[in-house]
Amino acid sequence: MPVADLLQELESLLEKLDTWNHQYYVLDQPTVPDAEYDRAMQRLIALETQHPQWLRTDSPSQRVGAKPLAQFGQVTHDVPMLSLDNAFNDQDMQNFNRRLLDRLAEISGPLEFACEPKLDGIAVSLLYRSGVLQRGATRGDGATGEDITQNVRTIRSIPLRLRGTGYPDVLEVRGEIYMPKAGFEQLNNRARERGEKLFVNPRNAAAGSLRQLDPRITAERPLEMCCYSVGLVEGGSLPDRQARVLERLQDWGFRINSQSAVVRGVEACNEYYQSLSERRDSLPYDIDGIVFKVNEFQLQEQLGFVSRAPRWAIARKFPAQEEMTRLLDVEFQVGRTGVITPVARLEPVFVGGVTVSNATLHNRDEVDRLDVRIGDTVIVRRAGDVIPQVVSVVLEHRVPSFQRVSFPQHCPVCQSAVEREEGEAALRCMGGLVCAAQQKAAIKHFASRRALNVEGLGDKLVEQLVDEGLVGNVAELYTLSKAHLLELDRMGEKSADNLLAALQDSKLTTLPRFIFALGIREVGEATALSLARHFGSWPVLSAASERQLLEVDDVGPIVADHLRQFFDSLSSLEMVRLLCDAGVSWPDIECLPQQNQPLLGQTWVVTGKLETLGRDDAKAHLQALGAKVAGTVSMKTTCVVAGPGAGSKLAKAEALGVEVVDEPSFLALLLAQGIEV
Ligand code: 9MJ
Repeated sequence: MPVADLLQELESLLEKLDTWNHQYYVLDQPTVPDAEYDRAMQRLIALETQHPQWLRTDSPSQRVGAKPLAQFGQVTHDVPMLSLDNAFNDQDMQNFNRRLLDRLAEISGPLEFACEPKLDGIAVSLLYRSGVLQRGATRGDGATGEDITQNVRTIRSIPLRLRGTGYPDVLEVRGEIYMPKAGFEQLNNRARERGEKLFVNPRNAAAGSLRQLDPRITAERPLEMCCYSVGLVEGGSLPDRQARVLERLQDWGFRINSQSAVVRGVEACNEYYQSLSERRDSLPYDIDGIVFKVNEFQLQEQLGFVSRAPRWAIARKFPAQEEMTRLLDVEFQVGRTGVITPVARLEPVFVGGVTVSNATLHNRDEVDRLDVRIGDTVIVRRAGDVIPQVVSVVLEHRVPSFQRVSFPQHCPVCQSAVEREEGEAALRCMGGLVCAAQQKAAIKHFASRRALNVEGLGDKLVEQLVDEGLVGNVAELYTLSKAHLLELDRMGEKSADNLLAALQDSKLTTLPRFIFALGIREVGEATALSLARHFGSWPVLSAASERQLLEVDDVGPIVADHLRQFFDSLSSLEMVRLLCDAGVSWPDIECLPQQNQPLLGQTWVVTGKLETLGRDDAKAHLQALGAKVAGTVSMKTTCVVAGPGAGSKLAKAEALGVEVVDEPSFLALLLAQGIEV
């Protein structure tokens, strides 16, 4: 091929790869299969290898490959990188607004604010000359930072050269490098599998990844950058408002935050804060507040700075999701299947908007990993609805006399032996249904809303019934008499009548609910449904061989084994018989042909808060119907189930024209498939 044609091919590959990269990493909208991208990249590398004189530093083939550094160089910021003043409540916001209006005497109406989620990452500066990335630096102390050019080049959402036209000759773009929550989980899961040290949170993981002297390590970390301002600008001009600059940065190939908005007046700022704080947990990245900026640059200039922070901006912080407190003791809880969970008793601390005095320590491996001692100062995290966790120990506060956590040899409730099963992290009480803790948990599960739904039989009442010796297993619930119930503290005539009526009502159930209610290990709601649909009736199910059980879609060898153990256990079968004798019954369901998976081949995404179902169950139902459930929305997505608080995934679905259903419509769809929630 003539050289001119090869050069043209190279130019076209550069353009194509750049565009695909932008669509994938900045817009989250992949347009070509990975294989096609890989083919183009291989061809580009081949051409560049044959013609090294054509190799450009901004070629997409040149993201990784620089040699490890001995140390980072220093960078002086021509325009200092600012920090932000904080606000913690509406009153702080009112004061901020008042200060602005006092200084801008000529403004009479409400001010225009740019509202931006405050990403919890590492602030960086990117310097472009003639549209080509020259240098990346950390904020450092605001005046001097570290040169991390090699590392920022590996981050795919950072353009190596600007797209479009009209950018200034010199343009310094600023923003936050962060690790999305999903990438953080994956990174830590991998580290856990390899027995390596875990990162405490996505911010630490992002900071640690950027601090690598070897860019090949950074390249493997799931980092992203979102831009929110400019520093040095020469040889060109920018729009006159913050929000418009962000739009321009987006045109030039940067990722900006899709949740940003412009509002008028401080009340609207407070509404924006409220609305985003409700959606905070559904965002794919951590934010620790909202930044409000006076939108007009001319007004920003008039307002100026105090020390290192601009007068024209403020960061309204969310309540902290991590706090320090003291570990007072570790106690052990026994769950439904006997799993013994260490629970940290903490000095009460206000975190994530509530007072926390207990946190889970998960299991023995986790206690070993944290190497936590009684008396330690620990960092507790509570994000959204997630149960509070101890994430790390503050070793500087440790005193040698602090004792290690000792795990029990016997069940703390029934004194039965405790065992750790092969390949499992959990310790388990071997007492089975002799153990009062397991009895209580089994009865709570049986009576719960998604199982037999015994209304009014709450946790406290179950505990009372077991402690008083009135009930020891689920079948005995149906032998309770009014006289029995009236023996209990705070149980009146009416409550007793109501409970007996609720027990009576619970007897007529469905096969999937009954299977789920039995609390067989690893058999959740979706598996119970699959089993019921596959076998159609209890006698057929309970006689199924391991091989037949394995034919059910979401039943693997472990679940099949637990099911067979249950069906082979005389005491379990006796329990089922007693329940049936007590009048518990269900209609057999029509046995569905195995391949009946109406959503086979479809990809669904679940986002936002699902009030009735919860996201996990929604996913399980979708999988049982044959759908693949994905974490991100793309052109391949069939449908998105979006509850309140849905954020970027919903926005993206709308942008891509993907079908979106709300929870009521989704429940109707499940019902049409015979799934009653
Ligand atoms: C963050 N962290 O998301 C600023 N920031 O502006 C946003 N930080 C900032 N803006 C001026 N969105 C100084 C810092």
